Amino acid sequence: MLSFTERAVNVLLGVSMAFTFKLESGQHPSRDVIVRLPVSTSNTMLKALLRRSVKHDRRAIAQLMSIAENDARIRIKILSALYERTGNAYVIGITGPPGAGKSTLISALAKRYREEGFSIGIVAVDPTSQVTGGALLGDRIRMADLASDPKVFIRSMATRGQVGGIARATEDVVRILDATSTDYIMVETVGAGQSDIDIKSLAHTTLVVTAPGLGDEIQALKAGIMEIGDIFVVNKADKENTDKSVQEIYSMIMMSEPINGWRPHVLKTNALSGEGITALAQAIKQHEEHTRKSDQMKKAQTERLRREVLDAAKRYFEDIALQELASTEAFAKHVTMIEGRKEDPYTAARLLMKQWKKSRG
Ligand SMILES: Nc1nc2c(ncn2[C@@H]2O[C@H](COP(=O)(O)OP(=O)(O)O)[C@@H](O)[C@H]2O)c(=O)[nH]1
Ligand SMILES: [Mg+2]
Repeated sequence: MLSFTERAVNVLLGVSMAFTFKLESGQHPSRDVIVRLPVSTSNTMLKALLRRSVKHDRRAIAQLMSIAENDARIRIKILSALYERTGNAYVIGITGPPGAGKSTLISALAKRYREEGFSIGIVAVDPTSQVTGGALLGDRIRMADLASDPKVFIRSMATRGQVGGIARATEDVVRILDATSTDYIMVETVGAGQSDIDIKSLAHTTLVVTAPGLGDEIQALKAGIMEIGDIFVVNKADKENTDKSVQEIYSMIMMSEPINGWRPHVLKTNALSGEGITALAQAIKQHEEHTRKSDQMKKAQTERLRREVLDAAKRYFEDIALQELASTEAFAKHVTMIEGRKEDPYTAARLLMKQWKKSRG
């Protein structure tokens, strides 16, 4: 016999699966289909999606990401099934003020990596494009020729309403790409402090992109973004004052000590013409080699894993354990007692946790 929760979860699984299935066949999901879908089919379909996605089937990967975004429990199933395959992709964070040319630069880099035969994931996190809509469309058009390449996966995080917020959804998308044979993952975010993504902890190499004529670009860089760059890119090298910007950034870098033996590089590019892209790809390679051989990478990795486990445990509590607890009879009883002022919420919480611990052995 399945417990109520297990049955509920299976129904949920069925809902998501039926939904994706129906979307694929180009129809709207109908309730009848959802309810009649046998539980075993849903699990089989999830397995099939996982199987297809590890062969870098872009459609399957996109479906897995959507399911993970919308359903906490299946998200855990997906991430734990894929976990053993993660740890191979190299993640590049690209951050900087809007209009600096990040998306254009990513397209140029992606083309370069494709020429070398690497598979690419591009994740665009831009909370501003949800408001204007325009920026996203622009990115899409520029990325159009890449989008038809089966070895390039592009996902925009801008317009989705994710369970647990955009930062978590972005991390998940990166993990799923990592597990599905993606060599380089490029994550575009708007300048530090403007999105809630901690790009430094997500990426192995962080590029800070700026451009001359954006106004107070150096001032903008000073505010928190200076510390996170492994490589600084002054894009739009075709414009005036490029060398002045390079010089200013360079002198700021020379004033601070190298971090983990790495002194950031400063480069200029023209993302439209492709000038400087080879040098940029080389600088990224150098930083990759530096990071891979330094002790720091191993230490950082252990620290990252510790945080991942703690984070996963926290999310498990919040998304699943607490939800389960809230649906028990004992919980309802405590609420009734609190209503009658016969108990306080703090004692109830403590007793519930004690009971919950006991029930888990
Ligand atoms: N002149 C010039 N324009 C560029 C260059 N790179 C990007 N752009 C243009 O700058 C604008 C903003 O680029 P985009 O990649 O969307 O910037 P993002 O907001 O940082 O992602 C677009 O109109 C690009 O065509 C460059 O190297 N030179
Ligand atoms: Mg952009």
